[in-house]
Amino acid sequence: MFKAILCRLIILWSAFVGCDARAQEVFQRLYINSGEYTAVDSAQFPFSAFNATPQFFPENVRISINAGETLKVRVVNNDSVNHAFQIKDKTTQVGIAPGDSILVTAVFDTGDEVFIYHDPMDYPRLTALGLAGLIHVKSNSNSTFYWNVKEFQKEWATQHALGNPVNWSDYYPDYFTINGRSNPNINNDAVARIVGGVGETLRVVIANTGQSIHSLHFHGYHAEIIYSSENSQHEGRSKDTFPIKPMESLILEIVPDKPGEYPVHDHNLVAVSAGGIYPNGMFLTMLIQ
Ligand SMILES: [Cu+2]
Repeated sequence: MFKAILCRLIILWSAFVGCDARAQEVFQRLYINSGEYTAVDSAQFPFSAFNATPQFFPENVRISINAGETLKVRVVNNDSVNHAFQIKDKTTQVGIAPGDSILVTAVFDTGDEVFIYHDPMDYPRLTALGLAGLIHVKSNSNSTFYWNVKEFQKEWATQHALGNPVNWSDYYPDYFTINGRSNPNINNDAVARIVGGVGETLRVVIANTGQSIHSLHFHGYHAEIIYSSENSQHEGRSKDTFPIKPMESLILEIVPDKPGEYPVHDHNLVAVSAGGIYPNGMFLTMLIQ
């Protein structure tokens, strides 16, 4: 009896102060680190990334939160030059001096959305150098795979790192990656490689953090556009090829109707190469059992 009254009082109090026990804060620390990227053909060039630790790793942190949660990001500039941070379409640009840090807070009310966070300073120079990752706002517990797609022009990476301008109308990228990896290594990335069963609902969260359009072609299955950051009128369309513009994000849903192993690749064939070698670019396979 006493317990029942206590529970009723707590419920009344919660309603009165408007508190919601489900609202949670998610904390993420990001270090801006600079280093060298080693491509699939052993070519090396400068790369900068947002990592979870002060140690450089050529892949940006993937942030996943639930709709209704508040994200608090502490961004530490672990580099020797000025940087900035912004969640595109969500927060304003904030500068960060070397050795300094900032705290950014953002509330994500709507599920099934994807945001790109990046260094917008001197755009697109530092984003092109590698400083761009994704934030996925979840609404369900479906199996979800993540692709941060990005291409590079090897010779330009050095210019980006030095702060030198380039002429973007002469952009001819020669390395093409998903989560910082290319074929064949990309098939070993459990975060990227779509593996599932017939009839299972699979989600693919994609952000294009490069400066080229990529056109992702799924063999064997159609996918439905659940979310498009730039073209919401495309949501609900079911097809097999998905163009994605620079700094655009998508969520696709696939419900495989048959078992098999089928390729997924960038339909712009130069993007299935690395340093001119085919098929070492944006090319992986889907495995359905
Ligand atoms: Cu194809």
